[in-house]
Amino acid sequence: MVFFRGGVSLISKLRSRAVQQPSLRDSVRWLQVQTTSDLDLHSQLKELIPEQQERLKKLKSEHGKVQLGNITVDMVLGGMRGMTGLLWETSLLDPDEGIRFRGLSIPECQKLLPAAKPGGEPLPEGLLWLLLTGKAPTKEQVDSLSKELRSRATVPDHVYKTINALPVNAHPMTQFATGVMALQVQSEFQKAYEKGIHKSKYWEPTYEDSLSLIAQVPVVASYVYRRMYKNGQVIPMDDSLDYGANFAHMLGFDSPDMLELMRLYVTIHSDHEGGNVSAHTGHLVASALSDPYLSFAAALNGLAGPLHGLANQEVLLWIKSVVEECGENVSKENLKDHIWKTLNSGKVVPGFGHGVLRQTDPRYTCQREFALKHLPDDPLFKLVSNLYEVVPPILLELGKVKNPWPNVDAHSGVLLNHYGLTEARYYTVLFGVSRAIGICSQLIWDRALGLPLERPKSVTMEWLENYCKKAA
Ligand code: NMX
Ligand code: MLT
Repeated sequence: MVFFRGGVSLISKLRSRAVQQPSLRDSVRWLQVQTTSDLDLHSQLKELIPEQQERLKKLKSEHGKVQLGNITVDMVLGGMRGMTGLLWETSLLDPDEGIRFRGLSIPECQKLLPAAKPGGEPLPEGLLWLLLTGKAPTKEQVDSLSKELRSRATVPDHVYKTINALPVNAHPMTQFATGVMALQVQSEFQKAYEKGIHKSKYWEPTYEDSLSLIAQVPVVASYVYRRMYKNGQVIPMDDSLDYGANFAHMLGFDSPDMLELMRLYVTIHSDHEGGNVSAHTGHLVASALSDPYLSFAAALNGLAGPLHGLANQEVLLWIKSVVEECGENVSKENLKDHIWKTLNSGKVVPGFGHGVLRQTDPRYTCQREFALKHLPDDPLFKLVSNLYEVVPPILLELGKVKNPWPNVDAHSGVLLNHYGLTEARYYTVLFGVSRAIGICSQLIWDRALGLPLERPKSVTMEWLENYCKKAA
């Protein structure tokens, strides 16, 4: 029996489209929907792990020596761009098409993953299930996972006390990462390791920690928000709400559209294959068998950088500075002047460009579609739309920018701002909550597959010079 939102006809439609579009074929290979009514995610994983372990073993023994490309000096000096060097099962990024979560594009996730209401945005719990199992869950499975996450969400008091030790105006990402570090004292992995757990069982306490961490991050994140901006008046979790809606609720936003936005937001920011700074950092730290709390806290510190997750803060602050100077109805000519001013002062235009993508980020596109549906007349949305027209030609004119198109961060701020979440410095925390889902899902698989310590070779400039002389 197959359960999913669109009914059997949707699968047939996607399958027949896949015959014509090779890029969809891969996704349809992954278009596995749950054929079991088992509501227990842990037992589903337990069943899947041995076959994936065998798959990896076979890949290593049969193809271990196959070359994947050449490493150039440019790659070593250029932040390893274009160097394939990581295994990341939960998602894959195509430079032109964008992200696929276990083979499903964002529009496919919007069609296939269970929603809170007919035609609504996907529930992040559904994405978590998909990332972990490679299968789109049923609504019953998602509801069961929502319930499990709620049951794991209690945050010990010492976490709040640790955050309270920081100045109230400390950056929200500092407060959030500190809270995650404080959660670490409950790590089941650390306890099990200290007791001498066999390596074949590592994934089990990693799973426990990961699910608890995913459950707790919205509580810690909303505590930081309420502490900073709402006089510390904390809003408790509502047991009738799903993960994304509860997060919005605990932050203090209950309008149905904001709940939908949060479900979409948490779904699309979760995972972006393995090489981005936060995911790679989490994976690297976890490869030393650091537990999920330690690894995710490290990932958050990478996300807090302005070239990565902090760009969402930078975008809204930039937009607000333009509005302050020119008003909401700023002309395209004035916008151009502001962009050049930014570039000429040695800064980047936040929200544009990408290390891998070479087209508009589909996460930008789906947020734009959300805006067109729910807030088409919002003045800041209009400004963002104008930036979409004005920025790319200017970046192209610079002659060095590889991707002039907007990324995920170019759009998220104006949506949040529209529903009253106006504090831009907080935005990266929202990104962080979502990213726990992707990083922790892969981390469970890292331990299940027994992936080794990450330790690439580094060289000095002298080594490179000598090597190149010999090679010439
Ligand atoms: N504005 C101005 N210059 C840019 C931009 C931009 N938006 N994007 C790239 N460049 C410059 C870049 O700084 C580099 O200059 P230089 O050689 O003088 O150092 C040159 O163009 C070539 O860079 P690329 O190879 O195109 O980009 P790279 O892969 O190095 O960096 C980003 C990717 C995302 C760091 C870069 O595009 C950027 O700084 N964008 C703005 C910040 C941003 O939106 N970050 C968020 C990314 C998404 N996320 O959430 O993580
Ligand atoms: C991300 O979501 O991690 C960003 O788009 C950055 C990246 O993929 O490198």
